[in-house]
Amino acid sequence: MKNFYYIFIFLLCHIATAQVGFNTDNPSTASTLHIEAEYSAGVFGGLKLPVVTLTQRNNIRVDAETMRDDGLMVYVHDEISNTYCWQIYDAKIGEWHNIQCFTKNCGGGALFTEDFEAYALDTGITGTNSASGDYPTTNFILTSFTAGTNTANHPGTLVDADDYAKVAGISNDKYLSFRDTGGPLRYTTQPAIDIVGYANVSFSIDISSTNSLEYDDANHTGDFNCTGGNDYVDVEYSLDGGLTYIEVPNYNGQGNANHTFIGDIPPTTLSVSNLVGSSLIIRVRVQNNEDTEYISIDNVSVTCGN
Ligand SMILES: [Ca+2]
Ligand SMILES: [Ca+2]
Ligand SMILES: [Ca+2]
Ligand SMILES: [Ca+2]
Repeated sequence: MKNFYYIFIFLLCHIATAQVGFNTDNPSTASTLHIEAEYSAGVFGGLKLPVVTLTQRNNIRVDAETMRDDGLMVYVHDEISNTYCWQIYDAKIGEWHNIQCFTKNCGGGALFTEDFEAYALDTGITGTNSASGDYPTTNFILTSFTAGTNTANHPGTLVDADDYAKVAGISNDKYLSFRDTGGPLRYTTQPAIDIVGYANVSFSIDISSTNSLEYDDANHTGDFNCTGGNDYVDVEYSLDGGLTYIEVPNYNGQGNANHTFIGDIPPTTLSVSNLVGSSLIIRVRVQNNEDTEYISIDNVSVTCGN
């Protein structure tokens, strides 16, 4: 142990006064530290910089009084802010500068599309027996809720035999239709859509209703307890793998403080942009209360801009 200590001190002194070469016995005379990539015969490696989040980078204790830390470098991998940059510290002004930032290629712009054309008509939940219809699908989940509670029934049951949440329409013009759900019924995209590293991520959904729907805010005591025949749509999305959801408020003035849309919904394309996070899950919660009331969604789309 003592011998090892002396050797260590000797090396430390030696290194303190000489060039250092890794994988080379002949460091460049121009360099203090010279690293060759070949570390074993025919086997090569690179230089790995410290990888930090923005919060961790901001916690690096750079010396603000001197130029000691000028030129310090890190690689920032930050999924919260969508930042993927090789950075260098400028001690003169006390700031980090980007040397190079990276974004993923969007590959034509679409990260996810759902136009419901690929399903057989009636795919979904029909009537009081959740086993009826053609369900489940691999690309979405339907969930009904027991009236007045947020207790989920997957894939869900409905109140009457003629109620549904299913793929309807005609060939080449299909959509997901909700009829007389009698309580909240939710469409959820699956699996979570990877949006890490893409710039300008947005999603959009076509939403509309037919016949006469109504809404009275006096009958709302919660999203899962909105009674009196109230008809509404809530659009929500998660950017953290489903841990938390953000509800789109009062879209274009067509909703209110509690719902994205209320009552009649003329054909509307809802869109939300500037999405940053680890992944995206979209949910649409629908409620209507008469056999004559239909709400439909179509063309669920997630795009990016680079
Ligand atoms: Ca369609
Ligand atoms: Ca109604
Ligand atoms: Ca709501
Ligand atoms: Ca009915």
